Amino acid sequence: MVQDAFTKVVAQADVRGEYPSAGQLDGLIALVRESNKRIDVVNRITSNSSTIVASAARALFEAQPQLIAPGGNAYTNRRAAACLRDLEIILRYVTYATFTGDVSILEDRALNGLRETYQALGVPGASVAAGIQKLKEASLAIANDPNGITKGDCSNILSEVASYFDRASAAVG
Ligand code: PEB
Repeated sequence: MVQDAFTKVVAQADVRGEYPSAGQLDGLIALVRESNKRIDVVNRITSNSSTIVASAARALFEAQPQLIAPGGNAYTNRRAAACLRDLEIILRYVTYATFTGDVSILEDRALNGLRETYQALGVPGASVAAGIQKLKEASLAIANDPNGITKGDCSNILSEVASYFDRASAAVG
C-alpha cells in the first residue's frame, strides 16, 4: 500500500491499537522541521531531470559500450530510447518517495515485479542497476550544489535519497 511517513505511523499505531509512540512523533516533528530541505531536493532533481537522465545514460554506455553495440540490449534507437525512459521512470518514483518520506510508492508502483519483467524481456538487470547508480551520482551532485541555496546540513535528506536509489538498484541488480 502506498503510504507517506505520517500515514505509516498512524497505520502502525492502529495495528497495535495504540497511540503513536513519542519516538515516532519526534520523527515526524523532525520531518516537518526539515521539510524545506526535502522540497528543495525534490525541486532540484525534478527541474534537472533530463540532464540527470542524459548524463546517467551517457556514463552507463561509456562504462558498458556493449549495451549499444550491435546485439546489445540498448542497440537500436528504439531500445536506447526505452532505456532512457526506464531511467526517467525510476528517477520520477525516487522523487515521489523523497517527497512522501516513504519508500512504498517506489516499491509498489515501480519496483514490484520489475526484476521479472526485465528477465522476461532479456534486459540485463545488473546493467540497469549500474544505470541507477549513475542516476544517483548525477542527482546527488545536483542536489548537493551549494550555489543559490541557503547553506545547511543536508546529510540526512541526501542519505535518504541515496537509499531510495540503492533500493531501486538492489531490486533489479
Ligand atoms: C519497465 N522496460 C521495458 C518494458 C517495460 C519496462 C515494461 C517493456 C515495454 C516497453 O518497451 O515499453 N516500464 C518500465 C519501468 C516501469 C514501467 C521501469 C515502472 C513503472 O512501467 N536496456 C539496456 C539498459 C537499460 C535497458 C541496461 C538502463 O540495455 C532498458 C536502461 N527497457 C530497456 C530496454 C527495453 C526496455 C523495456 C532496452 C526495450 C526492450 C525490448 O523491446 O527489447
